[in-house]
Amino acid sequence: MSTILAYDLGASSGRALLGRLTDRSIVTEELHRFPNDPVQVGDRLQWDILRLYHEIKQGLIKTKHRGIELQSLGIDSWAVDFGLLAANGELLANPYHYRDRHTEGVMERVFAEEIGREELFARTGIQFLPFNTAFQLAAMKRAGSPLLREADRFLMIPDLLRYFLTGEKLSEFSNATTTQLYNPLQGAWDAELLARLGLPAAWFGQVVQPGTAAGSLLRSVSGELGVDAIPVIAVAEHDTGSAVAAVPTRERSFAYLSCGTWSLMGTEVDVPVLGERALAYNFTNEGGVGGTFRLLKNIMGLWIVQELKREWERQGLDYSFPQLVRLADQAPAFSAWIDPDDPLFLAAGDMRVRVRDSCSRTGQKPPEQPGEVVRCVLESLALKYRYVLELTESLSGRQFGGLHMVGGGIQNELLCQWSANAIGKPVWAGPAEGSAIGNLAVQWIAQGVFADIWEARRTIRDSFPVRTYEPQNSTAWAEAYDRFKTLTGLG
Ligand code: ADP
Ligand code: LRH
Repeated sequence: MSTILAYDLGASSGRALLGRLTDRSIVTEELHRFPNDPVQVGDRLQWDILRLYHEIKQGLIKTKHRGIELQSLGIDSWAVDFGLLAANGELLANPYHYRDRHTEGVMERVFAEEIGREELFARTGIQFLPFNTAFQLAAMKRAGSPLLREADRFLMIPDLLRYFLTGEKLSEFSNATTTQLYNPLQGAWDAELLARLGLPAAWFGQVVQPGTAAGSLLRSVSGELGVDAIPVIAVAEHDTGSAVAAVPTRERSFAYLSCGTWSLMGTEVDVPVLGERALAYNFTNEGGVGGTFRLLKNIMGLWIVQELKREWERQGLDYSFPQLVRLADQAPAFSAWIDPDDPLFLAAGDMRVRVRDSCSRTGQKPPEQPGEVVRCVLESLALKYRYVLELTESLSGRQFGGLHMVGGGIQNELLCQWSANAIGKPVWAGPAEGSAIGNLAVQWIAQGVFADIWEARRTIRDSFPVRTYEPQNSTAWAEAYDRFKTLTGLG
C-alpha cells in the first residue's frame, strides 16, 4: 500500500491530505488543516510564509505520531507569488501577497515602456492580470526595492517551501508559466523578455516538469522532526494545475471550473492558443500535467463572499459559509447583479459597500441584508460562468455537454445548482479537494503507480462521489442572463 502526503495551500486555507492507494482505489484523510491569513504591515500585504512552513512541519509531526511511513510528499499553492533568496541561500523578505496594491497601474506602464500587450501575450500565452509575477517584479523595480539589489535567486511559493525542506532550488513548470516570464514555445524562461524587464536571467533556475523527483528532506529537517528522509516530488505545484489534473472526466475535451477563492474556468488543450481572440478575450494558457495546457480565464470567485464574511465577523456577526448560503437562498431572486470581475473587487476591503455602489451605478436597487448581498454575488458568479463558458466554447471550437466543478466551493450546493441553471447544462461536482487529490495523483504518476493522467483520472472517478446538478428554471435563467449582460456591459 502506497501512502503519500499532499500539501495544498489555497489563498484562504491550507491542508495536508494523506492519500492511500488500496486495490486501485484512492482513500484520503485530512491530516492537518490551517488558516492562511495574510498580514498587513504598514502599506504592504504579505504572506506569513514561515507560519506556512511551520504548518507543513506540523503535518509531518502528525504522521510521526500516527506511525505513518510516507513514500513521498508534494506541495501545491496559489500561483504568481514568490520569494527572493540572497546569495547565501536565505530568504530576503516575506513574499508579497498578489493583492498588495503596489502593482496598481504597473501593467499599463510596462505595456507603454517595456513591452506591448500583443508581444507579451505572444511570448507567454498568459492572460493579463495586474498581479502577474512580471508586473509584481516591475512594480518592485519602479519602487527601487532594495530586495532586487540583494536577490540572487527567484523561487515561487511551493518551490520556496520545497527548498526549505530539501535544499534544492528547482522551479516547477506549471507554476513557472503563471509568472508571465516563461515562454511555452521555447519551453524556457524567456531570456529576451527578462532582459527587457531588467531582470537577471541568473535568478531563474532549472524548470522541471510536474512529477519530477526533487530530492528528499534535509537531514536537519528530518532530524528536527524525527521523521525519515522522505522523498519530495515536484507535483503540478500550481493549485489550479493540480485541480484540473483531478477532474474525473472520461472525455479528452471537457470544461472545468476550479471553484475556491478564485473561479478558474476553461478547457485542457495540447498546445497554447495564442491567437488574436485569445488575447481579446484575455484567456490564459497555463502549463499542466503531461504536456497539457489550461486554456482558461480567471473569474473573481468566492473571494467576494470570503471578504463579506470577514467584514461581518469584524462587526461581531459570525456567519458560517453554510449560514450565508441559507440566507442567500431565502432572499428574493434576480434582484441585483454585479460583474464580479470588476477590478473594484480585487483588493481586500469592504465588499458590502462595493457591491452596493456597483448596483447603484448600474441603476439597480442595492441589496441591503446579508442574504440579499450574498445572493447578488452568487447569482452574478453563476451568470458570469455562462459568459465565460460561451467564450471557452467559441475560442476552443468545442461544445461541452456539461461542466465539471471541483474545489471547496462545491460545498455550496446553491452555487452548483445555480451554475447548472445559468449554463443550461448539467454540472458534475466533485471532488471538493481537487487540488490535493491532483497533487497525490501526480506523485503516484512519478512513482509509476499510474501510467499517466488518464489512469489517474479514471481512478479518481472510481474513488470519489460526483454529484450531478441538472439545470432547472431554464427560461427564467436565460432571461436573467440577457439582462445581466446588458447591465454589466458584457454584451
Ligand atoms: P482556496 O483553496 O482558494 O483557499 P477552497 O477550495 O478551500 O479555497 O474553497 C473555499 C471556499 O469554499 C470558501 O470561500 C467558501 O465560499 C466555500 N466553502 C467552504 N466550505 C463551505 C461550506 N461548508 N458551505 C458552503 N461553502 C463553503
Ligand atoms: C487559484 C490561483 C489562480 C491564480 C491565483 C493567483 O488559487 O492559483 O489560478 O490565478 O490563485
